[in-house]
Amino acid sequence: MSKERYILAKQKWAEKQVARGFRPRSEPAEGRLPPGQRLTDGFPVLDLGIQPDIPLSDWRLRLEGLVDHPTDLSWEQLGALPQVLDVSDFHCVTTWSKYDCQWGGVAFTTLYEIAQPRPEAKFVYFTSYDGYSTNVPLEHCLDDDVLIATSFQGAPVSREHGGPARVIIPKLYAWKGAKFVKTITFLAEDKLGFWEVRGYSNSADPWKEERYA
Ligand SMILES: Nc1nc2c(c(=O)[nH]1)N[C@H]1C(S)=C(S)[C@@H](COP(=O)(O)O)O[C@H]1N2
Ligand SMILES: [Mo]
Repeated sequence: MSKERYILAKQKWAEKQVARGFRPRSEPAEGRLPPGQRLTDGFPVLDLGIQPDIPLSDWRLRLEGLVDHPTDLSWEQLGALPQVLDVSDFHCVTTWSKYDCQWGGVAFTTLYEIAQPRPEAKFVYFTSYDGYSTNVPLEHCLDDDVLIATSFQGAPVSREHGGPARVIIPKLYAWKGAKFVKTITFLAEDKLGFWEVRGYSNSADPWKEERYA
């Protein structure tokens, strides 16, 4: 299926669920699996049909917007920053969840300290090398499990899963984590990302089943 048809199909699905009166389940989820999710052993790939091939020598991660220190990080510079490992569960809005994903990379808070966002900065807008974008309130990005991940289960993040570097925000549905991340922009006002303008929830909390807007 072409990229455009895939995107339209997902957008239509979100519209249809809302039209049918989709409501988050009212019973609290028990245990580890958020409501309406099922566990998978595999690791499905979700993208827009583009898996950009970025030579590491050309790769940059730009920190910009309402910051005192706009910064372009090269691959070497990112690798020289303090590295962390975090194990988390991964929840895709298309109802699959994957437990115990071990991600390694740089904590978002490390980039926050480098860029020095101004007090007015309240939102973060991520863009990617495939044209994707997504947005998250800054306070969620400052949780210690939010990473710019360059490794998965001890190996470099593969291209299909968003390498060389992807964002991981375990507490939100996975579409809030930009694969192939390119820029991190700090904003005073919220700005909706790719799926957020196509009917997906802006808040995206899997425990509250915030799937659609
Ligand atoms: N750049 C980019 N990031 C993206 C996407 C995308 O299409 N492009 N898809 C999102 C969605 S909907 C999900 S569920 C996860 C999927 O990550 P995976 O392909 O590693 O499973 O990446 C998210 N980040
Ligand atoms: Mo997704």
